[in-house]
Amino acid sequence: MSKDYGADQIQILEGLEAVRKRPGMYIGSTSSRGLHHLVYEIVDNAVDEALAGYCNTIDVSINPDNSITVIDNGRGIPVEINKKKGISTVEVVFTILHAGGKFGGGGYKVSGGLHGVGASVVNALSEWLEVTVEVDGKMYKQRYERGKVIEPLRVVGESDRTGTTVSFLPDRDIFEETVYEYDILIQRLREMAFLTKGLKIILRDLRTSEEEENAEPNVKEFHYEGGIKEYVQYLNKHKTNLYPEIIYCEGSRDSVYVEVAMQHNDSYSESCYSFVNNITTPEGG
Ligand code: 28F
Repeated sequence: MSKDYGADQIQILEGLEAVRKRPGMYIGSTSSRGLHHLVYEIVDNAVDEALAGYCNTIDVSINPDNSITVIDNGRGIPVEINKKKGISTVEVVFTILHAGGKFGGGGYKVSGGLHGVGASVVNALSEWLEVTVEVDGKMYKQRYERGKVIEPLRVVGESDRTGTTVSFLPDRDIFEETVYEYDILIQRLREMAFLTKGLKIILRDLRTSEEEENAEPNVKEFHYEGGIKEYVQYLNKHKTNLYPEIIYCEGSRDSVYVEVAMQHNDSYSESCYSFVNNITTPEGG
């Protein structure tokens, strides 16, 4: 279907083309690390909805074709037409490269409520991506291929829940490796749950190898009301602690909120993990 591209559409195509030309600039690398980073970008947007107080459960599935589905029970990305752009807010989130900070490798990512910042990057690097928004009793859906809009957001049915679902298949033209590793996702999603106390994150691996035809799918649930206190408990599980309690303090100054949890054990090596807005700061920055 030929359509005359306005300046905005050209800007959109150039933006996502830039991501496909230099993916490493946006997700750090196109190796296994970059492949798994796609999941974290989408889950981060659902976590932002949880941090905003509107979502308490996030479902992540590795599908049999190695596509990923992430479901949250938040408010749903707004479906209204964005006056300035003339397209739905959903389409803005998935097709316009947001200025909200660099991604991955050595850059920084501004999170904490900046919904959808990484969504357009994931879209550009996926053979296909489908977003479903359930809100006001309706189910809306839009599909993209390698970042290009296939059709406008449209109502596809009714729904009695609210939330956002994103499914995507990483582009094998971009990623050397397109097979997801369950254990890598377990590690990071468990950490995200520790860092977002009260949020339930469920991870399912729906790929079954031939021999285990009707085996139960692998599923893991992460839900920690105790947040980073429970994280320290988990990290010290197989250690000998020097005292029973976990030292915990929290506080804020000049609207900067800080939480600390620690417990000494009898090993010689120290494990100190620091995060800012849920993002690991390896140098403790
Ligand atoms: C499976 C991945 O991406 N969840 C999201 C929301 C909710 C809102 C939102 C997202 C663009 C710039 C506003 C709804 N109602 N899950 C997700 N849930 N984005 S992404 O807004 C993004 C708009 O700012 C939302 C009211 N405010 C925000």
